[in-house]
Amino acid sequence: MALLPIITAPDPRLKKVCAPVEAVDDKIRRLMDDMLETMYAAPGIGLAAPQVGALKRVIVIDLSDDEEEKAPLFMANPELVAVSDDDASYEEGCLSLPDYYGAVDRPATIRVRFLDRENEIRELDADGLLATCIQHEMDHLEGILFVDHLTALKRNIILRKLLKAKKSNTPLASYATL
Ligand code: K1U
Ligand code: ZN
Repeated sequence: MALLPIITAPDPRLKKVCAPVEAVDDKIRRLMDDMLETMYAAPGIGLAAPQVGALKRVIVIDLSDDEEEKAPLFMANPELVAVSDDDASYEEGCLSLPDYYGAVDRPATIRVRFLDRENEIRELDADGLLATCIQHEMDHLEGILFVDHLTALKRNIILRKLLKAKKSNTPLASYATL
């Protein structure tokens, strides 16, 4: 397995619509495993393929904490087959927008259909943080970042600060307060 560099915004690769995978073969499994290792190292609870420069519809998620056994989820071509009418709001973060957080409203419960690591079709019902995280990662596959759910003012403040940090190569933490 390999650690992959995580792309930070602004970057045109984070705004692309990703292509479906034909099947979960050894190449896609390798991508999934590398993404999982990269996500654990970050650390994060989810990662989408475009965040490591692979414009494919692949996501990995693990909500287990340090004391628990690891519980990775591997999803290719995820699609929402049901969403609740009621929304839940969660303070989201993103490894591609380091040190920034924002409250996003999304359907509170979902059913997602996907190909798993063995190329089997699965369906999963999710609520709480898992539902939020799946939807956040699926957004990445459409070129959507959580800041796209905020007001244009908040989004532009965050993106301008990230661009400034990138240009001057300044550590991000010193730009993180809005
Ligand atoms: O960039 C990403 O897509 C990963 C992101 C996922 C996410 C977090 C919160 C709400 C929705 C989606 C992260 O993992 S940010 C880091 C984070 O949340 C975290 C890191 C360490 C421990 C616990 C959480
Ligand atoms: Zn993200």
